[in-house]
Amino acid sequence: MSRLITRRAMTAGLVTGAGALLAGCDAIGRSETARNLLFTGADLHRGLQRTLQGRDALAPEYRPDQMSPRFRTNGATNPGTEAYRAHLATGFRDWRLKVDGLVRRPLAISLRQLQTMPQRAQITRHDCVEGWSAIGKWQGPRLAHLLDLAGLREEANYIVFHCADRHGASAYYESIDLVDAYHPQTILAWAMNRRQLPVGHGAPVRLRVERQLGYKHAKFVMRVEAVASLDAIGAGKGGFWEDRADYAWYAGI
Ligand SMILES: Nc1nc2c(c(=O)[nH]1)N[C@H]1C(S)=C(S)[C@@H](COP(=O)(O)O)O[C@H]1N2
Ligand SMILES: [Mo]
Repeated sequence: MSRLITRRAMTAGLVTGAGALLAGCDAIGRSETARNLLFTGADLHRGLQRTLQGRDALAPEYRPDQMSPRFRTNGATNPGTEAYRAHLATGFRDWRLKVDGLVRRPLAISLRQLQTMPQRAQITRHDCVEGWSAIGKWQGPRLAHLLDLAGLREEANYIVFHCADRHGASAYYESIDLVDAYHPQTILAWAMNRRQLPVGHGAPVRLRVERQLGYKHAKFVMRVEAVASLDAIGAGKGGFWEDRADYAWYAGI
């Protein structure tokens, strides 16, 4: 069975869940006032609307004139390792993005290849838990495209992003499930605001997973690994900050 069918089945599961929720709301739904409260009401109800829309719903996209004049950097701004410095010096000419783990055809993709495959561009808002947001434009291939090229195996449940920056003994990493991995706005961005991704923002590629908070957007991605379980990665909580500071693994907003 193909991964897409599996994913469709997952989506169907979500839809059924939302359907059940709607059925439960039938009595409320009959009252015009209650329906208005539910669907056009205050912020409190936006969460419910999201749930009803399902996790495939798109994050809001913005117009070019809404882009932030300044998009700050946060966390690591340069991995600073010898290997990274060497790649930077040669414009990432010999750098390859590894796609491996539970895939049929492990890949080693050049930056040029990433730039010439089918692309998606989106202007979105980045929200950091430290209390700042910025709107920027991101471009790159969809993660789904890379996973399909590699042939994700049935046993795969999560996608792990291994980054170049080290913090003491551990490297930054993040992970997402397959719903987010195949979400249309989930891309590996090599361009930001119409220019090649600057080092501070994660060159040569960084993850954009637009329904999630900032720390999920792994910068300096060197390797994309498909796994069945997150237990053996890092301290097992699915990400650098999840391991270290109890940040939520699912940071959907
Ligand atoms: N590899 C790596 N990715 C990372 C981080 C990091 O320190 N290292 N910081 C995260 C956090 S907390 C945020 S808010 C964003 C910041 O992205 P920016 O520097 O492009 O603004 O990157 C995320 N991805
Ligand atoms: Mo952040």
